[in-house]
Amino acid sequence: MTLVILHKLPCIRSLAMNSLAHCVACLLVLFWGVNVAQASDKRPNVLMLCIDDLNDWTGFLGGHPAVQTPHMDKLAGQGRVFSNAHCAVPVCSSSRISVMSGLAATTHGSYELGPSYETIAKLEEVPTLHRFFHDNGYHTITGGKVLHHGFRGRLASSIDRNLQDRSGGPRPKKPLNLPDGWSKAWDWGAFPEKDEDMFDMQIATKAASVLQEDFDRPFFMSVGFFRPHVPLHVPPKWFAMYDEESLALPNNPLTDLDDVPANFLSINKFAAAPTHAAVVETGSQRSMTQAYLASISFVDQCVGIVLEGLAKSKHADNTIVVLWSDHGFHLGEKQHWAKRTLWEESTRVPFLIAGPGIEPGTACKEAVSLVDIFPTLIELCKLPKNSRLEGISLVPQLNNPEARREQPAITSSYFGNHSIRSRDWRLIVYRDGSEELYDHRRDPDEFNNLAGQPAFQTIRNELAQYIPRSATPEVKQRSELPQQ
Ligand SMILES: [Ca+2]
Ligand SMILES: [Ca+2]
Repeated sequence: MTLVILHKLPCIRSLAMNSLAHCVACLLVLFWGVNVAQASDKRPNVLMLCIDDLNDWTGFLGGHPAVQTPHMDKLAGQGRVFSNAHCAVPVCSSSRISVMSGLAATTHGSYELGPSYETIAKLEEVPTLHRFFHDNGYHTITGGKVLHHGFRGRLASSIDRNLQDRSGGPRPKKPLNLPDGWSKAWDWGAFPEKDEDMFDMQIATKAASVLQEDFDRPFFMSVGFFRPHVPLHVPPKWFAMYDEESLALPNNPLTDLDDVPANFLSINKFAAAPTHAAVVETGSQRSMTQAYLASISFVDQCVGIVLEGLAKSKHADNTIVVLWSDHGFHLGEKQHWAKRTLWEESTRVPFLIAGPGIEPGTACKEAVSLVDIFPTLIELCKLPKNSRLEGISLVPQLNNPEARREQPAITSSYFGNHSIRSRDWRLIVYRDGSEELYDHRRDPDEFNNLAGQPAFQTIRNELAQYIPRSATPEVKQRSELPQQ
């Protein structure tokens, strides 16, 4: 139709033909330009896999003797595991805000669910990891739970492509096993029937499919899975992998809390988690432990689907894979369930990096933090330095797992409570001045609190140098506080 009109109107035709020639020329230049960009931009892609509430119960960390995580274990065997890695804050949204900003909680002020990244005054000028990669020429893709509240407001334009916002479902119409009086978030059981109905699986499948595409620039893809966050609903085949009656329960001596300051529970004020006593009294401990293990194996399958997608794509040899969980999870240790404590079960996370130039092999045992992800990726991808960042690049440890680090991993839970974790020690200092000190070489379960013993004063003082001297007051947004 267009050509007919042009034929009938010679002067317009002439003008149009000139414009057409100009457009063709432009397209050629553009095409040539893109090819040049493709040819010259050899920066690696990044695939970031974020897992929710996964503690050290993976095969490669050995946290539970029965756990089956073949896909994560395979990835661990291909890259560098950081076996002494810790979150900045042991709760979902704040931990993720630290990863995405590269800042400690004592800087941004988020210590609890509630305020989203874009509403926090201290982060107004701070680019997220996605923004930084986007503004440095990367194609940014995300799906599932990456930032707790999603990429909203001014963060939205940092994402070129959103695979799927919804995560965490589906949920049964009625709770399956929930004891009376518990938060609905804490249900568990075999549901739904099929993997493909799980939102996590849908995101994994979509991500694997997108990885088969061509991109005209390097990509930064983040994929966030919701399991093993409660409610612990996954299809029945994952429950069938674990025998409820015979599975090992955590070593949890009743006297363990006798040497612990009393205030750790008083800081844990918003948790919807049941008490350990309630879990035991309702006869739920084995069943809930089985559900957590089932959820881990399910999410491992999701990880496997994305990694299989990457392996068969043309991007396999030029993609850095980063896998991390936002914090750990208690299943009864120290009479506690879920997160928010400053103990090992709550702060320690699976964390590994694999990709071009990273020799597989020995795990790095130095204490590292999830705030180290941002500076590490910048260095690996040769992006400009970001002077705001508070983490330290892990490239020396990617090159040599024995390379030492001076800075311990600092975790904060609620305002004024901090844990300092070094290679061998953990010091916890609460807001009221009470302390715990553990020697991980002899006491990996943190049973024996050495704080206050003169023989350990020197190491206590060494660690205490790293306690934050000042801290941004907690950013509050109580009206938005969800149940869990
Ligand atoms: Ca979480
Ligand atoms: Ca103890």
